Amino acid sequence: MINIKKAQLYKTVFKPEELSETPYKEVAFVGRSNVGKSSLLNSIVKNYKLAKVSSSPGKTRSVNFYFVNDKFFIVDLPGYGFAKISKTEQERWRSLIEGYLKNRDKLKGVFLLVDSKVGPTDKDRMMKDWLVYYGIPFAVVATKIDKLKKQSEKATVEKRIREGLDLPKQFPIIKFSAKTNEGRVEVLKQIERFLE
Ligand SMILES: Nc1nc2c(ncn2[C@@H]2O[C@H](COP(=O)(O)OP(=O)(O)OP(=O)(O)O)[C@@H](O)[C@H]2O)c(=O)[nH]1
Ligand SMILES: [Mg+2]
Repeated sequence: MINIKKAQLYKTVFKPEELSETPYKEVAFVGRSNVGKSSLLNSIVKNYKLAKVSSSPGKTRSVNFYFVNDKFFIVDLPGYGFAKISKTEQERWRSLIEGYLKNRDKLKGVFLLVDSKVGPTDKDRMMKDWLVYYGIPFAVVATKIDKLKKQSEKATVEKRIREGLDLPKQFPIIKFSAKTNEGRVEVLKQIERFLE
């Protein structure tokens, strides 16, 4: 399993036209605003508090490239579906996210994050359809799993997400918590698979 020994912010991009190709392979995190993308990033790189996390959605407004182990990039994207920003700003984010995901030869895999408590939304479904359409390999992560206290909720979360996103029966869903680090190893293993 990969061991993250080194990670640093490589570049921050606010405009789609500045999304030039990087020299190494990339994996990216996508999902609703506030779903826990930046927290997941911080969890897997452990000793580095890299990405800004906030209780208010819409924290990450740029595409942030983190250079890991001098070998590959982890890309933290702004979240979608955050209603409390202007239409213009939403449009800017959309073009930034799509501009990144489209025609990205170096992108080897995407983690689609879904909030365990909220469940999959229409926008998550759209994102999944989009990834399928563009042929981008992806994995699904159920975030904030620590918030599900009842065993029954925990037992059905995978099914709920699979059905909501119209995924095949055996499609793996990584249950993750940035609070307890549950699922951290599975995420690292998946990164390794994407980079193979
Ligand atoms: N309980 C719990 N809270 C979490 C977890 N992961 C993230 N959070 C909280 O959820 C909020 C949003 O987390 P972020 O990591 O900033 O979410 P994001 O997806 O990067 O959000 P944007 O940058 O707005 O797209 C913060 O208050 C985090 O502390 C988790 O695993 N468990
Ligand atoms: Mg963020």
